[in-house]
Amino acid sequence: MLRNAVDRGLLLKYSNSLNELFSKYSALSPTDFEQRLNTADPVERDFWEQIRLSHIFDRTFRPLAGYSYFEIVRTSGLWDLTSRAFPESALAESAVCNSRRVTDNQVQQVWDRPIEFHIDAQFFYDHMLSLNFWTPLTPCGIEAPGIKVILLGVKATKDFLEYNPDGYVPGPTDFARMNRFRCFKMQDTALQEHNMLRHVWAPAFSLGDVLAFTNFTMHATHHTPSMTMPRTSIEVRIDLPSAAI
Ligand SMILES: O=C(O)CCC(=O)C(=O)O
Ligand SMILES: [Fe+2]
Repeated sequence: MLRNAVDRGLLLKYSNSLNELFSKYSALSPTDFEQRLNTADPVERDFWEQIRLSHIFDRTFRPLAGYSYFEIVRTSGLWDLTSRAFPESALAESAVCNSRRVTDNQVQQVWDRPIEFHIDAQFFYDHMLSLNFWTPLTPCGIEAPGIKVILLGVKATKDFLEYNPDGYVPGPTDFARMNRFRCFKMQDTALQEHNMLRHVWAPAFSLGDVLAFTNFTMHATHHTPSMTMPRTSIEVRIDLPSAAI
């Protein structure tokens, strides 16, 4: 956890830019939205599927807002800190760098719901280490949904999930790289059975706090029925292609 790492004025700037974009997209009528989702172009369809969930990627945000999510890590010194912490690797801006806003209430267009335990490597990439500098734009973890992580190292997590780079036979609901891990072991009952819940950490975030975790860290939205506020956050991922995993 990197407390008070990012300038609050910068975070406010992202909030304003994103709110503007979210209002633009949520102003589309459900029929217009459906029409866009029904396009034959897979890239276009993916774009709208992501927008529907409030995921605006840096490649979309940057040209529209005129600045990038990566300023979060560059202006705060977190990029340089990462560079010093991993001298064995060059650093690269990940293509998977996106916004998200979460509510457990009545979900409308351009909102996401809480997500259960997963690792990002099961969706994006497992061939290199990537750090997620998870940056909420509102205080969260108490009245607004936060994030919870399982405090376990990369190797221990890969062992627990029985990582197999060649992949197991894919199950009916597997997509992306899910079949390289025993993803079912991240279900609540399995985590409990394996005595993993004692490692769960769900911190409260003040504005400016950032949580760094890897693409092999098990994490989920932290939400409880008493959380009445929504939360917007930005996932700034730095890839470390030569770091050991
Ligand atoms: O924001 C959330 O609740 C989940 C975030 C997440 O899964 C991620 O940043 O990779
Ligand atoms: Fe994730």
